[in-house]
Amino acid sequence: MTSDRRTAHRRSVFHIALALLITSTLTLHDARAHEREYRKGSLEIEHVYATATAPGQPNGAVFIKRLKNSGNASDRLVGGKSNAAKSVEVHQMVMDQNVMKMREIPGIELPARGRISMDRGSRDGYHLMLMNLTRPLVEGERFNMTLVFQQAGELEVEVEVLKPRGAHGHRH
Ligand SMILES: [Cu+2]
Repeated sequence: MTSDRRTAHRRSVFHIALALLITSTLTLHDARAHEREYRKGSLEIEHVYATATAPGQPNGAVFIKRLKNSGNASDRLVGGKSNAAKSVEVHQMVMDQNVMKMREIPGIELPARGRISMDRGSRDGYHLMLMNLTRPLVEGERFNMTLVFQQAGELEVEVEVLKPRGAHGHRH
């Protein structure tokens, strides 16, 4: 190989590497583009999503990937509002004799300088429940919702509807 050819070879390898880097970065951005982040006071709310419902299914569940409270005082998620449902309840999943059930709870504590997850399948099983949906939740669609916090007040968010993951006992 002459030194000219070697340089050309190196340059093309570099181009391929760069192209791969750009492609993977774009894919990463694309996947995360829907994961919107919100701030209200000392709260940070990351990616609010719901799971698609089957026709006739009365209620839908809303999850939040991460809630962070960077303030010195605790706060509490106490409810929500949305045109997508008649009412919104704060729920927790609990195991009752090997059956997963949900119960309404008064709120979810956001400890001072702490973070919690209301992710689908998370340990505590927290979620918001859209009671009496006004229409089915369709995968890929979005709807607006207001989250209500005891201290920080109301925060309007966009909810992304995702594919349901394995039907597990949703009982009310
Ligand atoms: Cu529920």
